[in-house]
Parts: sequence; structure tokens; C-alpha cells
Amino acid sequence: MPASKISRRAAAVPGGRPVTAAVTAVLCAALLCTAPPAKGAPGGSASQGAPAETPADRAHRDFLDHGPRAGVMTVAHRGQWRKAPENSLAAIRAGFADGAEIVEVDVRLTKDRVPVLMHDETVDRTTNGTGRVADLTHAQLSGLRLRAGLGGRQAAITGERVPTLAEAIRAARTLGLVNLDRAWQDREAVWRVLEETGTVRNGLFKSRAPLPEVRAFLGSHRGALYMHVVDDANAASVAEFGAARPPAFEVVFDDVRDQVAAPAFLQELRATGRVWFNTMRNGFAARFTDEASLIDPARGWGALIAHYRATVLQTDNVEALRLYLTQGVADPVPPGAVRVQAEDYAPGGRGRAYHDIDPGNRGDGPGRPGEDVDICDHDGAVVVCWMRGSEWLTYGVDVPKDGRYTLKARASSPYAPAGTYRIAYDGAPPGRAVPVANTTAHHAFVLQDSRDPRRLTRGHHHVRLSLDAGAFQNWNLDYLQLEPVGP
Ligand SMILES: [Ca+2]
Ligand SMILES: [Ca+2]
Ligand SMILES: [Ca+2]
Repeated sequence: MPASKISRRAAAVPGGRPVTAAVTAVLCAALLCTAPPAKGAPGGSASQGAPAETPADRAHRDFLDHGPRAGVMTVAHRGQWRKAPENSLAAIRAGFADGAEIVEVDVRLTKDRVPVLMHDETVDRTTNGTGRVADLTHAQLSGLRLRAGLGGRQAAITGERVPTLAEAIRAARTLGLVNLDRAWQDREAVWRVLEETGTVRNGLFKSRAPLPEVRAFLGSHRGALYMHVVDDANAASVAEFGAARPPAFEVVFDDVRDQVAAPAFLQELRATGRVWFNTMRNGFAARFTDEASLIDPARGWGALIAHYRATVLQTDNVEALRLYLTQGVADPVPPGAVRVQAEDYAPGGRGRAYHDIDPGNRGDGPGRPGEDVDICDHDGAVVVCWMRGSEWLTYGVDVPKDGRYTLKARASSPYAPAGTYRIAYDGAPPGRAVPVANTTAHHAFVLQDSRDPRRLTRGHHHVRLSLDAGAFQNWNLDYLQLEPVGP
């Protein structure tokens, strides 16, 4: 295995020194890469000379590496649910394919005590069935189909089924680690699956259980990979570990003033292991979220890496985080394109710049004083929300160059249909009705192409977005983007 391939996985921190092949080789020689694979591990049968190291081997080694140059690892929350149903085999594969070293899944036992992947207590949100997982047999669960993305009653039903943990961890065997959320209470059943499938090194347990319980499990389950979850309520448990610390701590803080968010505390954790933060929503790492990171990484991932010593980030935006870790940008405006934030509608007020059917700002975001456009803050995404039929908004857009442009809208909705909009340029009649897609959740924003390209001249343009009065309308708009599609 050439060192350059090793260095490809755990990405260098933007702003820091890139991990070159030479540096990696030195690190490997010094301390990191000499330990033989454990018995029964992926790649463990490799002979000398050309060890067949898999991505899972590298992820395992990286996870145990807390050296000063350890890169930041990416965790795909519930798999890559932007491409396949959450907690599905396809989402696990897509998460690894998009560069995650770890995929997070949720484990529950069926009525006949088969560990399966399911986040909620019931199957209602994510499948075409109903009922509690604990009341359904594995055979009954096998007959269900998963809904797209994050599910919901109006999400499309896919061909994917509810996987067993055995199927899921086998799918990950050579690809990476699997963070076993909600699995601690059923850890014996989960451990049996790992042993039977030869995937002990792939499964990552986590808990915030009392230390005697953790020690008892780790003492009797050799090779178990474990991460301890700490917040202000159990911060003292770190010291209780003594010298026998786990390789990682998941740190949860809803306020930057929390004890566990103190630089000295985090530095101390970082000295002996990895520091893991979750950035999917507000409150896991204060307001350092995925969506804040997409606006400016310094508001999210960048701050967690630079100031909070993050070396593992769990995200709902795998591709954007990988882009940031490898290239330093999270959600770049494409070359030649122009982006306008939905909340930055034109000045001029009611009847001139916008029409909104209910008085005031119904959202929780920063609306303009005295104006009626509804602005929400969806975990860092500042968006126009409460969008209803007959409402309209106007924007000023500076087009950089003559050419044909397509308009894309970064929008979200759990409904199907979600709504339609029309675009009018410079006072001309509006174009055709553009349907907004069901993205399976209010907080699941997707950049959607209107597929209605227009020729625009270089310079300032007036864009009016209007919502058909006769159509169901319940969606959220983060930004509009004009992208060049030809001369
Ligand atoms: Ca309003
Ligand atoms: Ca409204
Ligand atoms: Ca926005």
C-alpha cells in the first residue's frame, strides 16, 4: 500500500499543513501503521510485502490515531440519506462512497430480538408500515419498504428494505466503521452479530453509561471499539476513566459556556483521543451546525476544528464536509453563477418588493422590522418560510456575463406536492409553473433546477418569484442561484 493512498482518507485540516505522503510515511514508521491487524479483522490475512489494507482498516487505524497530525474524520448521520433512505444498506454504501470513514446507524431489536436498523421506536415515519419495532417480528419488518430520505408520510416509497444489523455491518466490512447508536442497551445481542459476521473492528459502541457498566462490558468483550458521550452532566466521568481512556469522546454542548466546551477541557481530551462533535442540528455543538457551515465554515465546522479541537464530525452533509476538509470550501457558488439569499429580497416594502398573506414575521429568524416576509432559522439555515399561495418576492441580481442561465432554488418541504413557483425577469410575463420537490423534511434543503433556462444580458436584473394561488404551497426557500448553461 503506497503511503500516498493512506494519506488520502483522513483529510488535512484546511489552513493546516496538508498530510503529504512523506509525512504519512514518517508517521507510519514512527508509531501509527506498524500494528498488525487483529485476528479476524478485515485485511488481517494479508501477507508480508503487499498488505491488502482496506478502507475499513484505514478508518480503524485513523480512529485510534490521536496524534497531533490526525486528520478530521467524517461521519455520515444515518448514512447518506440524501441519496437513499436513512438507515438503509444503500445509504450506508453511499456514505462511504462519498468519503465518510464512519457511518452512523440506529439499532433496535425486533419482537423476536433480531437487531435491525431503525431510528424511531415505530416504523411509521420511515416505512410504508405502522407499529412499534418491538411489536413486529423480523419477518413482518422484512415485508416493509423504506421511504425516501428522512421519510415522512408523503415521502416516496422505495425498493429498499429495513436491514438487519448483520446485513448492514457486512456491507461496511471493508468500507469503514459503523457507529452503533441506540445499541448500548442491547449490546450483548449487537456484540453477537459483530462476532458472527467477523466485524468486531467495524462496530463502534457508544454510551453515557456509568463507568462500572462500561468497564464491565469492555473487560469482557475484547476488541470492542468504544466511545464515551460527555456533556456537562457527566463531565466528571472523563477523570473516572483514569489512564484507561476510550479512543474517543463524543462531546455535546448546547452553549459555548458549557464546561465541556472549555478549551482546556477539550485540549485534555484531545491529548489522549479523538474529539467527536455532531453538527446536524442546533444544540449538539451549540449553534455550530451543518447549515451554518454551508453559509461560512467558520460558523460551524471550521470553528469546531480550530477552537474546539474536533477530530471527528458527524454530519447530514457528507459531500459538503468532505469538500471543506479537502478543498477548504463547503458550498461554493459555481463559476459564472450568481446566488441570492431568499431572505435578501429587494427593499421597497409591502406591495412593491413582496406580498405576504399574514402580518408580521411568523418565523423564528431575523425578519425585517415592520415587514411581513416570514423568515425562519432552520438550524443555521436562514430561509423564507410559511410560503403560501399568492405570495411573491422580488430580488435584484447582477448577472456577470451575457448567456443562457438556469435558475435553481435551494428549497425544502416534507409535502408532495410541495408547491409551485414562477419566475418573471424584468417585468416580463412569468414563466411556467416550476414544481418544488418533496425533500422529506423541512430542514432537508436540496438545490432544485427549474429546468427553464433564459437568456440574460450582463448587468442588473429584477427577478420576481411568485407562488400560484391555486396550488398547495408549503415549502421553504434558502437561496436562488442563476447558473450559466451556455452562450
Ligand atoms: Ca408573514
Ligand atoms: Ca408567508
Ligand atoms: Ca438563506
